[in-house]
Amino acid sequence: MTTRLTELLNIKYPLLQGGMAWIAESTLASAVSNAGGAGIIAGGSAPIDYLREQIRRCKELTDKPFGVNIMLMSPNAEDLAQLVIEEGVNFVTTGAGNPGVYVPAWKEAGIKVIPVVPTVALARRLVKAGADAVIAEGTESGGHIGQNTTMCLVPQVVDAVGAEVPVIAAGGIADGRGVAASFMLGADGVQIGTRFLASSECQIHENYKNAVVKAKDTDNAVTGFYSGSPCRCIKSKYTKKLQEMEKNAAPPEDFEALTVGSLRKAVVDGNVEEGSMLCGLIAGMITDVKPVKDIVEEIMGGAEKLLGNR
Ligand code: TUI
Repeated sequence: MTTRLTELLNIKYPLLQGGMAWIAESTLASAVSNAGGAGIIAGGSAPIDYLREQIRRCKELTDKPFGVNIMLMSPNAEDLAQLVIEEGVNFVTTGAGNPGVYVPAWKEAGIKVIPVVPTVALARRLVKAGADAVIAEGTESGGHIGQNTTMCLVPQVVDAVGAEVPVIAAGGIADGRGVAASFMLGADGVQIGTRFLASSECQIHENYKNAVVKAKDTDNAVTGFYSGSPCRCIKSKYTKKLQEMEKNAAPPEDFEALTVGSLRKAVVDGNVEEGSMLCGLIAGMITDVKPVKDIVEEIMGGAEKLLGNR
């Protein structure tokens, strides 16, 4: 399946793995790259030495292209922006902000730049600034989200910048139907996160994986609407408490007490009551944990059939 994205990154399938903070590390990223997609190591707010080690480990585990996601709200973003240059990764994706200030240095270092854009305006601005592709991410995604949906945002971003750069659809895609639909909207590829949470190679705690597999269509919650940092998770005691506090306009220190370390509690400790289990809206469709290679082949094989490529 050749598209402008497979050509840009020199990969077999037009599929990026989501750069999920605290979750996407070298084992998962290398498995996705080895399966023919493009794996991504999440910078999140991890220490720089840890990320350097993860990048080097990923190079040992795959000879295929992989990327690093830089979460721009992280206090480490500037150091990580420099680290990817020093370590020479193939591409960066960015999230939770405008990466404009870093683009010239990345381009000069030969790193492909692929920002997440939740709006048409940011897509236009970043393509002018030199982005090589953009990820149009709908609000169906897990974690930190924008307002527009994949179905509405992707074709608008395609109309705005698709003549210049490949557009990658993200948010609510977990099988061949979602990939085929994304192509119908004009995308050149997809980014998939939630499906890979339930993969054998994903290093999250078993309890978190089981929660993804068990989740129904309605087991999803968005918190942080009022703080301006909306975040999509699996519904739990944690999200209920957070939503109650938002309704009652609790003081900032109460929010901090509840949220600081909550992602670690889910990912590392498997604490499904106090942890924040970031997860997309499509989780209801995911019913099993299996190896990344099987997931990628099932998704892309399904899409090829629907698109008449096979
Ligand atoms: O970044 C994500 N998803 C994430 S990051 C994350 S870790 C986190 N922890 C605490 C607070 C916030 C995040 C968990 N999930 N997805 C990509 C994404 N980027 N979604 C929305 C955006 C975005 C939002 C605004 C991108 C650009 C943007 O620009 C605003 C501007 O400056 O124009």
